[in-house]
Amino acid sequence: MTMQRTFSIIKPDAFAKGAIGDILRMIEASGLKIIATKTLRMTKSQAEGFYAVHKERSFFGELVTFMSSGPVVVSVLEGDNAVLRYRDLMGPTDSTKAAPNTIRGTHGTNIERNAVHGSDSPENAVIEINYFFPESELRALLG
Ligand code: FUP
Repeated sequence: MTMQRTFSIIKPDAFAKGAIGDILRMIEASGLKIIATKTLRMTKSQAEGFYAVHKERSFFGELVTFMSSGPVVVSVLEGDNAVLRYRDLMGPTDSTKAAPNTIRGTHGTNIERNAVHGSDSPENAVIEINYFFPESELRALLG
C-alpha cells in the first residue's frame, strides 16, 4: 500500500455546467476519499502562480483567464496510489481523446476546458495542496 494524497480542481467549465456533484460522485465511486473540499474563485495572480511551470507556453494567458473566470472546487483526495489513480480517472489532458468513462471524457470539452486538474506526482501534490489548503487549515479540519 502506498497511501497518498493528491490535489484536485473542478474547473470553472465543469462548475458552470452543473457537474460538480457528478464529478465528486465519480471520485468517491472510484474509492478515493475526499478528505477536504471547498469552493473558491482564483484571482488571476493565484492562477498564474499555480500554473507557473507553463508561463512560457503560448496557452498560458488563456489558461489563466479561464481558470479565474468563475468558481472552482478544490479538494484533497486520499487513497492507495491516489496520484496515479486520479490521473487515470481524469483521462488525458485533451478531453476529445478521453474515454467516455473518465471525468474528462464525460464532462470536458477540449484541451483547455477539460473539467478537472489532478497533481502529476506526489511531490507536486504536496505543493499544490499547500497552495490552497494552508497547513493550519488542514490541521483544524482533520485533527
Ligand atoms: P494536465 O496535467 O493533464 O492538467 O496537463 P498539463 O499540465 O500539460 O496542462 C495544464 C493545463 O494547461 C491543462 F489542463 C489545460 C492547459 N493546456 C492548454 O490549454 N493547452 C495545451 O495545449 C496544453 C495544456
